[in-house]
Amino acid sequence: MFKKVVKASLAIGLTIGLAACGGGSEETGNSSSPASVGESVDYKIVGIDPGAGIMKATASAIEEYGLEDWTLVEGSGAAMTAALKKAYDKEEPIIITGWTPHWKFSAFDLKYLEDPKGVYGGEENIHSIARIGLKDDLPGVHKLLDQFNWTADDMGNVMVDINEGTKPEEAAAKWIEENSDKVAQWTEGVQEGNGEEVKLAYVAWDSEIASTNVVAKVLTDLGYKVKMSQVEAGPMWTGVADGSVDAHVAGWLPVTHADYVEKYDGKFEDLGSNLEGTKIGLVVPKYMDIDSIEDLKE
Ligand code: PBE
Repeated sequence: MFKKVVKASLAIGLTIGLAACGGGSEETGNSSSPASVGESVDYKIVGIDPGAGIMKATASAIEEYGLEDWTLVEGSGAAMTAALKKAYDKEEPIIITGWTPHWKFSAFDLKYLEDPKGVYGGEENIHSIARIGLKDDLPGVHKLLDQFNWTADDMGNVMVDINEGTKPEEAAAKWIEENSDKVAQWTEGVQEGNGEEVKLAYVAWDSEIASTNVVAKVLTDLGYKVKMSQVEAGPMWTGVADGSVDAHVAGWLPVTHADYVEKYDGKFEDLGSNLEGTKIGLVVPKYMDIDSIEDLKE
């Protein structure tokens, strides 16, 4: 009898300890009685940087799907993919905030969880966003950004290369060399530069590391002096709105960056989409036995 009580309180202590320390996914994976999805991942969704639109969308998903026991963990794109790799290698459960295009879909077998409530919106496009006045000040840069347009596969190729260890600027240069026809369309009729400085802001999302490096390299080859600044999502939009930055090519619209667009309405020029057919949502390895965000409730 006494023994039983001790056992029970030990078990409770262990559960509480695991929930509190947060690093318990390794211990929970091999339980013989099938744990719920929530238990198996400590009720954690591995997020990225707090300024990302997908973080706000995930906070809404937690609310809309009644997942108040769950925590969205802040981090970065790099920390998220590191956690994914670690879990994947051991075939452990993990739930991440994910998006397409991204190299993780070619490196791992992953699936989006269905989103029957449509919290994450549908397909989107990535837009090039310029500061007001760029057209007058640097018409060549404005025109290049306006004509910059590629596909998810193009971006994917650069991303995969970078993930495999190629430096971003080298991966960009290589892609440009191999896709001179496409680049020729972007640069058609574009006035060359003479060392004028161009400031491009971007966030360290793998998709934007790829696109921004490619655009920067094309502009450099045209004779401009490009300064890339890596910032958070908020400052990226603020920089273009207050004119301290010339442009970014990372506007996920209409939904993911809707808040920023609303906040800076009239203070930037939307040059239209540079890539079509993006997606955001909750992503899990295919070996996980769930299909929908609704399955997280159980
Ligand atoms: N992302 C990648 C960004 C936009 C680009 C989906 C992580 C976001 O959520 O804001």
